[in-house]
Amino acid sequence: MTRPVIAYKSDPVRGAVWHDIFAREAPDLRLVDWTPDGEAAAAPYLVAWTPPPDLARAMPRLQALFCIGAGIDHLPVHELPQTVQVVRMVDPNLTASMVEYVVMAVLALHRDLPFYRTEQAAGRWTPRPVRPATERRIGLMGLGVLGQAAARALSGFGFPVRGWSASPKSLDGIETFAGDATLSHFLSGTDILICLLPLTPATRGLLNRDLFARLPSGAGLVNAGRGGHAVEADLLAALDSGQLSGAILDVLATEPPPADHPLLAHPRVVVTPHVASATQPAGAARQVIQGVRAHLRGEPIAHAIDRSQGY
Ligand code: NDP
Ligand code: OXD
Repeated sequence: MTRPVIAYKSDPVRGAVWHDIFAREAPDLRLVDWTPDGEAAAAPYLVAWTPPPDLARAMPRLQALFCIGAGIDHLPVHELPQTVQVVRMVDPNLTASMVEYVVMAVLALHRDLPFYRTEQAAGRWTPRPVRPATERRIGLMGLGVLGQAAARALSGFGFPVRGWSASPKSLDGIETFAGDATLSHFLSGTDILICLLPLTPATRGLLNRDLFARLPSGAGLVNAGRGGHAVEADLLAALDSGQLSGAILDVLATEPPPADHPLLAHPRVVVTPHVASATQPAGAARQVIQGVRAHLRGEPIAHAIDRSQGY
């Protein structure tokens, strides 16, 4: 019997791990490296971060596109026939790394690290009072896989944690808010705001002047979602006015940013180069194997996005 083919178009070094997992754990499936013709182009499944251009035409038999990352905003989803499922990555290692990043960023802001970095550079020794975690309110925008895991970890430090999502949630020890009508209330009780939203038409540019003004004065910001969530000119203005006391940004509108980007030079901003988290190849390969097998059995593929919502 011919084995269903999964085309792989990504990093060849990580690809070696994928081939190894498929060979050992999925002899019923065939993983082939992407080439624009032949077997890969005729495959019903594709694994990629950057799909081939003009995907619908390049892979006319495509049934499911497995994204190597958690966010799918960069994919040409709207160009694909409605029958093609788009599946995002949910991997315990990816979640764990994001939790580490968010905890690191929140603790850095909570313990005034951007301020001390500037003081150190100026040769100054300027102690500030230590504020207990119980008096620093953390707000997470996005209570999905990553937001919920981060919320639980932050709660463990004693921070009062609240979260905002599209649909209502009930989470032990976390105050939850749902929908646009609750956003102001959510923001007014947030001292450090974390963005872990997907980038969609509804969330693009949400971190803007109006939103910053609804936070308590001197709030901190962590953006580990997407650069497109923030209006960077508004972010700079909020930092310069003191409305925001500091920001830790893993994502920017343009990646990599130009060397003279004002956020890179800002004394109260720490920028990391989109490294908050990453998919690990072994876990990702196993998720794809499970997804393809489910599809072949006629069952739903776990973590397929809702194409009407865009995430
Ligand atoms: P999920 O899809 O599991 O969660 C998304 C959350 O955002 C859900 O709680 C959802 O609400 C909420 N949401 C979506 N739209 C809105 C809206 N308009 N208003 C309010 N809430 C909304 O995603 P993940 O947690 O897995 O990932 C989140 C994002 O993190 C990714 O899309 C990606 O952009 C980013 N990311 C960044 C990485 C990095 O290295 N910087 C690495 C991995 C991911 P509801 O629950 O009601 O659906
Ligand atoms: C992702 C990312 O979405 O790396 O997985 O940003």
